[in-house]
Amino acid sequence: MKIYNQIANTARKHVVLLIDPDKHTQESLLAIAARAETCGVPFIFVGGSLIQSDVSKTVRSIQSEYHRPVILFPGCATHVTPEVDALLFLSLISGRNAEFLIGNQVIAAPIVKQAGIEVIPTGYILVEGGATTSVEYMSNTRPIPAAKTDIAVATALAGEMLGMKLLYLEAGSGAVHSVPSAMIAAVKQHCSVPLIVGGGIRSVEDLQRVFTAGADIAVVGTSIEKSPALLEDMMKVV
Ligand code: 1GP
Repeated sequence: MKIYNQIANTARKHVVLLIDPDKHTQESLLAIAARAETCGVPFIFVGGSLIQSDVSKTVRSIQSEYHRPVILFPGCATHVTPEVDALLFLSLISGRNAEFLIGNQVIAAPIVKQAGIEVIPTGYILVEGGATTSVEYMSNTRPIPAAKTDIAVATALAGEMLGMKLLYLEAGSGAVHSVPSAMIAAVKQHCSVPLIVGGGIRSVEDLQRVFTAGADIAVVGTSIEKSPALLEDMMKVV
């Protein structure tokens, strides 16, 4: 639980960079990894709902420039690769698609065991973010409506009671609206495991809002792909 213990150090807020292998050239990948190293990003997540690139090669390229934990954030079982330092073992608990609740996990488990990757059980909760996102479409699940805080809290509680060590409130990559403050605050109030929030965080103000609401970890991807220099400004928030 080495990496988990670092993540769970909620004495401070963490900004995590999400790298989608399909969104980079080799050159931009090395540049963003070097930037993350320089400005002290504590973790990089690698993942996406649909990945057509070589995940293993992407992880190795990142690790050539970035020397903190690289954590896999898989869209499905085929994304698992042994080079990562840890794996978010996601179950899409807001959905009712058995393949993303347990099916992919059954396929991945023997491979993960064999590779000896640190596993972090994570309750993944998709929240409506103003547009149909790739994760919604690819997982064939419905997100929780943004105003239904009570459903999000009940879902998060169920995840925690099932033993999940992290909860991830996800508006989806490129969401129009990130997760509402009221929902973040309510989940934080009712649950005790570290809370990750991601999707549609595109400014320093958005980042401050999710941290103020109660997120322990904020994940940023699309905004940094578009404006890499924003990463320095976001790191100043923490
Ligand atoms: C998506 O939460 C992440 O899984 C990041 O979303 O790309 O919108 O920053 P963005």
